[in-house]
Parts: sequence; C-alpha cells; structure tokens
Amino acid sequence: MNYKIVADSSADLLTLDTIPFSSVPLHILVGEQEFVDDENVDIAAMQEALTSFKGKTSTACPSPAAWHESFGDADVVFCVTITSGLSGACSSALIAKDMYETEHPGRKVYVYDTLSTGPEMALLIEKIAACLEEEMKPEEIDSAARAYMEHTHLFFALASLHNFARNGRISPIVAKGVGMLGIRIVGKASDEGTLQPIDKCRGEKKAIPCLIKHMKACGYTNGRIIISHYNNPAGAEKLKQKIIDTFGSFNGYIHSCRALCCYYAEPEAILIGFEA
Ligand code: X90
Repeated sequence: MNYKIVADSSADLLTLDTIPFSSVPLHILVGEQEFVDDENVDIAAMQEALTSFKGKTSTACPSPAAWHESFGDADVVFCVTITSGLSGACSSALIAKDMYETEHPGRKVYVYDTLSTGPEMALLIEKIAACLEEEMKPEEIDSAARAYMEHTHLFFALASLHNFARNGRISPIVAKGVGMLGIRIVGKASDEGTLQPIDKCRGEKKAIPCLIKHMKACGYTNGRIIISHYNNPAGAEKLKQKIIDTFGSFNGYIHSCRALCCYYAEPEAILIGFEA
C-alpha cells in the first residue's frame, strides 16, 4: 500500500526522514509582493517588506487544487491542517479529499483539523509517521491520531499581535497593549482552535516561567516536545533549559518557524507543542 502524509506549511516542516511527505504552502501577501511558504521562501525579505509596507497585508490558505496535487497517487493520505478556527485550509482540504476519493474509488484521505498549528501540528505528523513505520492499518492509525490530538497542547509567547489583529483574526481589544516594548503575551490554542490569551508578562524572563506553569497545569511530565521560534534561538534555548531544570529532561527539538508562522507570530516569538 502506497501512503503519504501531507500538511500545510504552518506545521513548519518541509520533509520527513522516513515517510513520503509534502508541505502545501500558504501564501503571504504584502502589497504587490507574494511570498509562497515553500522551501525557497526568503523570510528576511518578507520581514523587510512587512516592515516597510504601510498598507494592508494578508495571507491565503492552500486551494483545493493545491491539496489535491499534494496527494500525488497515494492509496492512503493523512492530511494535517491548521485550525479551522482561523483558516480555510481545512475546508479546502475536505473539498480536495472528496474530489480525490471520487476520482479514485478505493483510495482514502483522512483529514485532521488540528485546531492548532506549528509545533502541535508537527507532533501529530511525527505520531502518524511513527504509526506508519510500525505498519499499523490505516483505520488504526486514524484512531490513534485522533486519540493523540486529545492530549497535545500548544502554548506560545508573542511580542506582538499586530498581524493577527490587522487580519481580523483576534479582536482589536485583545491586541491592545501587546506590541508595547517588552510585553509578551502568553496564550494557547483554545479548544475551538482560536488564539486564547492567558497572561501578559513583562519580558521574556517572566514569560518562560509562565509557560512552564501552564505546562504543569496541563499535567506535563516528560512527553514529547517541539519548540519553534522566530528569530529567537536564545529564548527557545532558555525555555529548553528551564524544562530540563523543572521536569528533568527534554524529549524533543527546537526549530525555526517557516513564513506563515513568522508572519502571525512575529519576531521573537516562541511556540511550544507538547504531549501531556
Ligand atoms: O490565511 C490563512 O488561511 C491562514 C490563517 C492563519 C492564522 C493563524 C496562524 C497562527 C500562526 C501564531 C501563534 C499561535 C496561535 C495559535 C492559535 C490557534 C502562529
């Protein structure tokens, strides 16, 4: 059986070592310029464009055709999407699934609305890949993946919510006060898959213990962790150290956000996905 995992580019993954995988790019629009969040995107150029451009900027999710193309000729596809609470990516994937299954009777596409993004999506992708390596049956993988999503979480510390507010993805009232020098908003992906602010912290020094506090409250002990950051390797490393000091180990890795997450999370962001 020929299988494949696909995910939109908000998962911040371009390849998987062991399993056929495609990343389907979202698009970032800055005036006349369009940045496609694939392996060639120039994030520094995007940031420069965002800093100098004073007009409206926006993003666009993958089209059904783009998802459909990513399925290739796989018999079974596991398709992982960013939250339907903030993006049309999942609806678009469901249209592609219908097209694909109608065109190719017998083939199957499983779509996962993660109600999250970034590192929590990456955890689910890793999980599905591990199930495939164990040669589990597709239906068993599907049940395991859905069960897994129930006990992973996404938390983050952001220095600005400007692009979120500008795109109407949070209320301006919530955004107010963030973007003030040194203030970090600590928040999480809510059960509905939206951005839920939890705390305002003065500086990263306070934001890191705050993230640890919320990990404890979720029942974190020693599960898998993925941290992603935008231009903040030092902050990500500090969080990792604090996790080791608090929980005794760090079972995971740190990587950089790709363009879509950079656009929304903004410079200095830290995102953490973990199993509890
Ligand atoms: O145009 C589109 O369809 C894309 C819209 C994406 C909006 C959310 C992107 C979030 C990126 C920022 C921090 C984490 C927030 C998590 C909330 C669930 C990452």
